[in-house]
Amino acid sequence: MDSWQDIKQVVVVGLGITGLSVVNHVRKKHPGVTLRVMDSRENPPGAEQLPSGVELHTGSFNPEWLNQADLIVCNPGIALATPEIQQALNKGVRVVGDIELFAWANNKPVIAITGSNGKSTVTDLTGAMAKAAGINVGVGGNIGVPALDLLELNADLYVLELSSFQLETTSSLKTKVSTFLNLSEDHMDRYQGMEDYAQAKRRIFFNAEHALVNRDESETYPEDDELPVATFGFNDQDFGMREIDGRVWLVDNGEAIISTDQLRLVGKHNWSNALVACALLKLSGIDYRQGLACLTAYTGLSHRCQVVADEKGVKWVNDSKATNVASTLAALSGLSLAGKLYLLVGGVGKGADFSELAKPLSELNVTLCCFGRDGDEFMALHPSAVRYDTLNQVLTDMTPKLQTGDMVMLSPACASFDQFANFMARGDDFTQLAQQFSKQVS
Ligand code: UMA
Ligand code: ADP
Repeated sequence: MDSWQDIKQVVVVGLGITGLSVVNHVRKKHPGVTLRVMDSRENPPGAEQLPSGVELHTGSFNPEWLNQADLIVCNPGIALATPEIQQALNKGVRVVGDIELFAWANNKPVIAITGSNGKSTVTDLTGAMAKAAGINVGVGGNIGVPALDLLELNADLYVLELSSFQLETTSSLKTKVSTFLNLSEDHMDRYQGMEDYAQAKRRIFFNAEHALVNRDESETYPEDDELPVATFGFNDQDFGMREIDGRVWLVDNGEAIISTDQLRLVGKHNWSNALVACALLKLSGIDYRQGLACLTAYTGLSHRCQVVADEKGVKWVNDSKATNVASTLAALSGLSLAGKLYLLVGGVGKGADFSELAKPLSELNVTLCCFGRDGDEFMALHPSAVRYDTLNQVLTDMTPKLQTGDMVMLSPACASFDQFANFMARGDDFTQLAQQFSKQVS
């Protein structure tokens, strides 16, 4: 698609790894285009890597530059509702994101994945299985490698994790198959409500050949009813699950794929993630059976329900990636402990309603440790709740109380930006503290 024909002046809004990938892509593929970059932060990440000759404006958004642009490429972390962006849109300037530029440049098959939870696990696993099936695959997007950087790989298949933020500015992405895994409350500081959030995610189906949806969640279905739809879920239809002689099997239209006791991933939500990976490959015309050895070996990504210390019968679990209520609910579901759960929650609540956590907490032997900026919002959820400021304070206070059979789990249901650069830094901090404090358990 030659959407570049009349574009002479591009303004990149927001640097970070996305902004840098856009700059590098445009310079390489469209050397005649003038590039300007702006970032509202005084010292934006990536500024030191910006090629010389590219003008950079920091500390605010520059309306003059925006209004002069032929095309604005917006970082997913910046809302389109930002007044300066709205002003440019009203003047008729086109605004897209990095995934739209990827769509303009790419002619290879794409598998696209969105949803409130499980995106990264499904993306990584699908990529790993495709690789095991002998395919030259590029894996990226919201998972951390900007999509435009992947084009350098010249892969034969791209597996992209896409956030609702990225989809808001994407209209032309052609995919073999797109999936919307599930919908639960998140990012309510950015959207008008759940329908607004769901609509952004459903944009993933705009130019898909197939849709893969969660048959228990009608919000995950595409609006276009002409689009061929396959479904996944926990019962025995389509891509589903079946109990045979006391073992649960993943099934593909009645045919057994693998029994869940052969998976190293734990939790029912992860059975579903494994099933989705198989379904995505099949709908793209790839034989997932060639990747089954990889599926059984796969232990999951860091910061997702990961045991980071196990000393004297006490397990320390890092689930820092649980940045919303549904992911913490998934971590609690089916948890059975000989001892007590010390659950660490809090951070930036993003306007969420945490009351759904009260019921599973009432069924557990738990001490709720509330920390961070919005820790107060959890205090009424369980009578055991104790308020702390930092992770270090939580662990200093509770380590002397720990006994064999207990579990300490960071599954905070919140974003990390009040105290950490990102969820990974929070998980690393917890892991380091867990390794230190677990030695003190008597
Ligand atoms: N920001 C400003 N002013 C600016 C630019 C950014 O204040 O001018 C702030 C915003 O609050 C923004 C934040 O900085 O949210 C992050 O920007 P960044 O420079 O760190 O962004 P990138 O490094 O380009 O990372 C982005 C995605 N970040 C967001 O969508 C917020 C990364 O997803 C993604 O991995 C990366 O592109 C590559 O595609 C992260 C994320 O938190 C992991 N995503 C959200 C989520 O998963 O819930 C959607
Ligand atoms: P995302 O990229 O959508 O944030 P991840 O795979 O990184 O998804 O997992 C984020 C959190 O959600 C983790 O705490 C993980 O345990 C939980 N999770 C993973 N898959 C699912 C699922 N299918 N349903 C609900 N929660 C899930």
